[in-house]
Amino acid sequence: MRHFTNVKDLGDLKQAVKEALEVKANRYGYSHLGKNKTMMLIFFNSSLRTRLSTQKAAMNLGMNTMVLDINQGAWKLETERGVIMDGDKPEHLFEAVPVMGCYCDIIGVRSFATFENKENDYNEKILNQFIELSGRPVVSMEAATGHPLQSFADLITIEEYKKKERPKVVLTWAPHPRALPQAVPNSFADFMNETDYDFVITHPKGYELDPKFVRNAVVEYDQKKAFEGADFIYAKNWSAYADPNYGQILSKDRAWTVDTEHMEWTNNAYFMHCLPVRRNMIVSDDVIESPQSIVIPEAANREISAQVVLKRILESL
Ligand code: AN0
Ligand code: CP
Repeated sequence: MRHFTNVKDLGDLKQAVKEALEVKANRYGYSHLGKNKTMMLIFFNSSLRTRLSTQKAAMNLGMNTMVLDINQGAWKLETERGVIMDGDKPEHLFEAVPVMGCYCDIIGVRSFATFENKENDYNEKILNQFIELSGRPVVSMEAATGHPLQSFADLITIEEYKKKERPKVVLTWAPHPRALPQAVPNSFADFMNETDYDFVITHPKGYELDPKFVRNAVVEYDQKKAFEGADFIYAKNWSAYADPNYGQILSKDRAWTVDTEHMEWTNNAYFMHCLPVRRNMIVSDDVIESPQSIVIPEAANREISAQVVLKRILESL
């Protein structure tokens, strides 16, 4: 593997899950691979899990790690060409990224959608500039339109918990006070569409995701109908994708908050969320604290998804 930005970079998903379970059972068995190799993690946005789990995965593989928060201590970066740089940004991405590449062997990047320009977001402008300019393998740690390390961890978790070959998995929109990217639901749909699960997406009208990610998934606007018979409920907020409302909040309807009554509609489903989660907006205290909540094992699998990806990149260096 050279770069990891998308489900397709994993190739056969059954094989990838198998490798993940092997790595999970023997996470220090590959520590020779990363000797004298350096992983650099660049954050344009906040993070708890991605920051820690990706470093842990790199350390399990024997790598050194360096973390840089662009907004805390680094120079603010200009990203557009042709700008007269007389404002508040002292450095251009065009120099900063090749410099970063000089000091490491693999670069992880977190750069969320800005909602300023849909085309730039959906063309993954920043992530692609890292790929073009760093000269290093690049790992998406959540970019503008996808969060594949998260979705890979989600898939591993579903495979560990599923009680039937073809579970019903429901991605449900839930309310949130701030406008959030579509990256997590996009990637989750992308991964689920590669499985043979019964996959359903439910959200209020106006929250349709990019058809490129939805593909043939069933979209059910009635949340109760969607939840019926579900084995896994995957909750997430996202802002509108469709024009002219791109990046906007259309609803904060707490009728969509996943509470005990919602879970009673399901087949005793497991509850999942990528975290961080706002309690009693996305999910009630009772549901997230219930035995059916698997948000912590899900987060634990972030170490494993990252380790499989870094292991494969190291193997191909
Ligand atoms: C981010 C998002 O929704 O994309 C990160 C999730 C992993 N969430 C927030 O900003 C709250
Ligand atoms: N799930 C996830 O990516 O969490 P962080 O934003 O804390 O990294």
